[in-house]
Amino acid sequence: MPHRRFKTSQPIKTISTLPDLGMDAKHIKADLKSYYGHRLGMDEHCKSVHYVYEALSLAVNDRLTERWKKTYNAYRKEDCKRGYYLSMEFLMGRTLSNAMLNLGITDATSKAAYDLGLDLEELIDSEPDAGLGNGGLGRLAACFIDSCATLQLPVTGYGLRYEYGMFSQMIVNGEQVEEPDHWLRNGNIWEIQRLEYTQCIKFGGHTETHEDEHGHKRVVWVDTQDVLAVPFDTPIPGYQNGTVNTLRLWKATATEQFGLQEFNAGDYAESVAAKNGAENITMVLYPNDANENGKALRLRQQYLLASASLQDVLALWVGRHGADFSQFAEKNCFQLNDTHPSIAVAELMRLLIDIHDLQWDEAWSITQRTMAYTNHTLLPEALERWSVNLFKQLLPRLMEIIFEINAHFLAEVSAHWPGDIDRLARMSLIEEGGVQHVRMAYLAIVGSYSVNGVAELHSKLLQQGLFHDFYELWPHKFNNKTNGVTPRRWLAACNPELATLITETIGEGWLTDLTLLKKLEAFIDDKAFCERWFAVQQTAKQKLVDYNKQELGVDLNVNALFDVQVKRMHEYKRQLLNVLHVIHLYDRIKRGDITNWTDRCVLIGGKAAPGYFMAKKIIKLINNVANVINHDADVGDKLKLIFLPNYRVSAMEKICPGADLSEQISTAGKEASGTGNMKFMMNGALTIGTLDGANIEIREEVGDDNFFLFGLTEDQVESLRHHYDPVSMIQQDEDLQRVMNLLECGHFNQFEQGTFDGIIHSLKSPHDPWVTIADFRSFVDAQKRVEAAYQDKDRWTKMSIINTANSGKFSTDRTISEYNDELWKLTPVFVKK
Ligand code: 26W
Repeated sequence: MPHRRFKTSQPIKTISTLPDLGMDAKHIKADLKSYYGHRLGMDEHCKSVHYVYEALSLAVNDRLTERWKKTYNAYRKEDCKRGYYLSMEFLMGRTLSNAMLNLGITDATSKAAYDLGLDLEELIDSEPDAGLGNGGLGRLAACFIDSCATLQLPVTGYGLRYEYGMFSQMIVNGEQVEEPDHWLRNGNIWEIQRLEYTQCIKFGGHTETHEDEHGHKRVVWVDTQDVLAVPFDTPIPGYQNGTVNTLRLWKATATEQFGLQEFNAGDYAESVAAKNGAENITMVLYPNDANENGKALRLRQQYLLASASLQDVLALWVGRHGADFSQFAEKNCFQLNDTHPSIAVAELMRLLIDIHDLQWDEAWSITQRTMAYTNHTLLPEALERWSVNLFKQLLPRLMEIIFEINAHFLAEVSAHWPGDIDRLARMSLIEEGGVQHVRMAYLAIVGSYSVNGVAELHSKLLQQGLFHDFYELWPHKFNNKTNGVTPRRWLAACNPELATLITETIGEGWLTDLTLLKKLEAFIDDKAFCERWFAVQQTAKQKLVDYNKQELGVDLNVNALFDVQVKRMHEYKRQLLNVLHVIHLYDRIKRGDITNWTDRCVLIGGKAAPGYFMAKKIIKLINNVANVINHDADVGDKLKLIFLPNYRVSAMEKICPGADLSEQISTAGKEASGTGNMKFMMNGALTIGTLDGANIEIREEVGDDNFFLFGLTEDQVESLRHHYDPVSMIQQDEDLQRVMNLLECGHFNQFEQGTFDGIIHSLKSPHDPWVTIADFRSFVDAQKRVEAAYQDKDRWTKMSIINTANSGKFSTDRTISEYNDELWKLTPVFVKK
C-alpha cells in the first residue's frame, strides 16, 4: 500500500482550498523569484540558466495544475464517455513556450522576464526536447492530444516514460554517430509521479485451468515474474479554454519480490541486479522507424503499455460502476496508434474474463466496440509480427487468448467463403511456414470497430492492397482520417511574426478555426500586405541564417532559395533524389551553364535508424557532396548544401518558418501521409512533391498552380516495376549521365574508395524499389519551374500566401473532430475558467 489515507476528510478540505493564481506579469515574476530563491535555493552566485528555466517553468506549471484539477473534477462530475490514445511514442518536444501560449500568458511572462533582465528565448532554448518518439507517428500523437484538449474532449494519452529518448545525432567525418539522450538528467518539472495508480504487470510463468463453482472454465496465470508500472502524469493544456488533459506515461520498476530469490540465497548484489531487469523495460525508445526487429524487450514494452493502461481504465470503471460492465463500451474507447499497442485487444479480453469474470462473448463484444486501429505505413518491413514461441514464453495467457480469437475469427471467414482454404491461410492471425508468427495488424483489425489510414491515397491502398481480404469481409470498418498538425505549436508559437501579421489582417479566431486562414486570399493583390508578408518571411529566413551560424558556423545567403528536406532518413523518402539534383546543379555551375541562375541553399536533416546501413550511407554522401560544393570557389553563393545534425522537434520549430521550398519527394504510394509537408505549407513554404500521401490533398487545396508537381503516380510506379531499366534511362539523359559519372568516378570520395558503391548499385538496379532514376528528369524540370517562380518575387509571395491561406484543412483540430464525430463520439466538457 504505497499511500496511507486520512481517517476523515476534514484536513483534505482545509488544505486544498487555494486562491486562483494571477496571470499577470507581477504575479508570475513574484512566483518565479520565490521558486528560484526558496524552492531551488539560488541566489546571485548562481550562473546557470537551468535554474531560472526551472523556476519559471514551476511558476507556469502551477497555473496549469489548477486548471488540471478543475478539468479532472468536471470529467468526474459529468461521468462522460472517455477516450484513450494508446501510443508507444509521444514526440512532445519542449513544453514551456507551448504552455505559455495555451495559458495565454506569453506576453505577461515576456514582461516578467524583461523586468528581471532575463532573456526569455534563452530560457526556452535551455529546455531539452522530450524526444519520446521516432518521427511522424510520435509527433502526430503529440499534436492529437493538443487538439483533444483544445476541443475540450475528455481524452487521455497513454504511453511509456523512456529514460532515454531518441538518440542524439552527431556527425563525425560525415558519418552519423549516435549518443544516448538522457533527457531526464536535470529532472523534469512538468511531470507528477502518481504512485497510488501503480499497476502490476505479469510476465512469463504458465497457465492453469480449472472449473469454478458455476461449472465455468477458469484460467489462472501463475508463477509469473511481475513488474510494476508507475505512472507519471504531464498536463496537456487546451488553447486558452480552461481544459488541461493528461498524458500518462508508465515507468517500469521492480516489485518488492523482485530478486527475492537471490536475496534469500544470500546474494544481495545479485538481487539488486535482478531489479535492473525490470527497470530496463522502459529504459530506451527503439530508434527504428518503419522497421520491426522482433526483439523480446520491445514486446515487453508493448505489453506493459497495454496492460498498465487497461488496468488503469478498468480500475476507474470499477471504482464507479462496480462489476457491471454493461455500459463499458458506451463509455470508453481506445485508439491504437499503429499495431504497437495492439496486444491491448488480447489484454482487454484477459482482464475482462480472468479478472472481472465476464464470459467470452460479452468480453469480445466489449472489445470489438471499444478498440479502433490506425495504420501508419504500407511498408511490409514495418509490419509487426511476433514469433509464437517468444509470445508463449513471455505472455502465455495472451497467446492462448489470441489462438482462441483466431479460432472464432477463422470460423467467421469459413462461413463467409466456404472452402476457400487459401483465404483462411492469408487471413489467419497466425502466419504459418517454418516459424509461426502472430500478425499484429490482423489482431488489431479483427479486434476493432474501425481501421483507418492517414491520408486518402493511403486509406485507399490499404483497402485495395494490404488489407483487401479484411475490407471484403468488413467494408464498414474501413475509413480515412487525413493527418494534421497543431497550429498552436506549428504556427503561433514557432512563427509569432507571421501569426501577428495574420491576426492583424483577418482578426482573431483563426487559431482555433484554421479554415479562417482562407480570408488571407482576399489580400493577395494588396501591395502593402504582400510587402509585409515578404518582410516576415525574410525575417524568418534571417533567423534560420543566425541559427545555422550559431549551431554549425556556416554562413548562408538570406536571399538564396531555402530548399529544405527534413525528416527521417529512409530510401523511400528519396533524400538521394535530392542529392542527385544538387550534384546536377553543381555540374551546371562547373560547366558554366548559369544563365538566369537562382542561388540556392539546400538543407537536409534527419536521423537514420542505427542499424540501417543504406540510410547511414546517404548521410555520408550528403556530407561528402556538401564538403566538395561548399569549398569550391567557382560555386560560392550560387549553391550550398548543408546537413543539419540532430534534427528534432525543437529544430523544426526554427527551420519551418524560414523555408521557401518544402521537399516532399517520396516514391508515390510509399509515404502514408507526411506531416512535415503540412508544417511547411502552413508557414508559407511552397511544396515540390510527388502524388503521394497528403501531398495530393495539399495540392487539391492550393491548386495546381501553387504546387510543383513531378514524378510517376502510384499506378505508374507499379506498372514500371516489370520493365524498369535505370541504366538505359541514364544513357538517354545527358545531365543524369554526368551526375552518375561524378558519383562513379569518386569525385565525392577521393580518399574513401568505393564507399558509395552500394548507393550507385542500388540506383542502377532494375529492382530498385524506390525507382529514383525514373523520376530524375521530371524532378529537375519541376525544380526549373521553382526557380522561375522564385525569380519573380511578387509571384512567389502570392503563392506563399495562398499556401498558408489554404492550410486550414491540415489542422489536427479538423482531424480530431473527424475521429470524434465518426468514431469516438465524445461530448466536449466545458471547464469553468
Ligand atoms: C515497429 C517499428 C516501427 C516503428 C515506427 C514501425 C512503424 C513505425 C511508424 C509507422 C513509422 C511512422 O512514423 N509512420 C509515419 O506516420 C506518420 C503519421 O501518420 C505519417 O505522416 C508518415 O507518412 C508515416 O511514415
